[in-house]
Amino acid sequence: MNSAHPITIPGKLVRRLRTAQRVVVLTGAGISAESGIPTFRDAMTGLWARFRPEELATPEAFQRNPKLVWDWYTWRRKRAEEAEPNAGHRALVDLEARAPEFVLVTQNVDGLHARAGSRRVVELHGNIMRTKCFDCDRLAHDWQQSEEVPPRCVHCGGMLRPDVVWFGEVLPDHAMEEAMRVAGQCEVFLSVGTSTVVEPAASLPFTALRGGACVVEVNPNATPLTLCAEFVLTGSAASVLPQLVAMAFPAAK
Ligand code: BV8
Ligand code: ZN
Repeated sequence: MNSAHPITIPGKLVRRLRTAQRVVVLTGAGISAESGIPTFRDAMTGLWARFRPEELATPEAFQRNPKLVWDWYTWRRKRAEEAEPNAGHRALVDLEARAPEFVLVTQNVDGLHARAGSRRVVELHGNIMRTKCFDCDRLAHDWQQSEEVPPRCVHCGGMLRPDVVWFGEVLPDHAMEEAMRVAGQCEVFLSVGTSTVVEPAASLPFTALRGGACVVEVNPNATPLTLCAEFVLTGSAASVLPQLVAMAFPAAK
């Protein structure tokens, strides 16, 4: 589906978004799909096809096979570097400019929201463009392209790893606290391109519901949120979000 196929956006939703003071958006891998970055479920191709994401994105997998995990992230980082933000990312930049209070909470580690121009971005699961030491946690800004894979920390000799949150690892506490707070206080909560499975991020739309927010899901497929959302816009982020923002804020075209 693309923007040539307009979807029906209820007038009630358009008015809610236009008049909302506090808007929160949660994004998942689906918003980056149209930038050519495979969603988390689809990322298991080629060399890694025989693994489930949960089997590779863990500290245990890294300790068991550091080269395999490092190479997977190197491949994904290159895909992210080569990718460009799409119309869905850009629509959220427009929305941030028009909503009085706006917070974008993302599960994605590809950095595309910041590259699109989004300013208030909460990265729940880190950022694949940053690299840190598995042992001392210090960030590594560059490393010798030594034959050793993964490269080593100049401070303590530990293995370098991507600065992302793996399964079984705690999220950056300030990030999750802020995400929970703003989700519970917002008037409109958009959940875009996420399978709504991985905790604790998946609880955010339900926190918004309990806070009385108008919860909207944007996804071509159904998720555990679909039956609870007030509005379900069935389609891709790159086609739905520009239409939604343009209808709510016509001047933002
Ligand atoms: C923690 C970074 C605890 C790394 C990621 C059993 C039950 C419940 C929970 C658990 C459990 N067992 C374990 C847990 C906890 C676990 C968890 O939730 N597991 C899942 C598998 C059940 N969670 C954790 O481990 C978290 N930590 O709980 O710590 C703790 C407490 C104290 C002390 C120690 C520990 C950490 C979770 C973070 C993991 N890291 N990413 C990396 O990227 O490599 S998760 C990763 O997968 C993503 O970041 C994202 O969050 C998640 C799911 O991916 P999605 O973004 O949703 O993408 P997905 O592919 O799944 O779906 C794409 C969606 O887009 C689909 O719906 C599709 O329809 C849609 N789509 C497709 N195209 C489009 C589109 N939408 C719009 N437009 C399109 N064009
Ligand atoms: Zn170190």
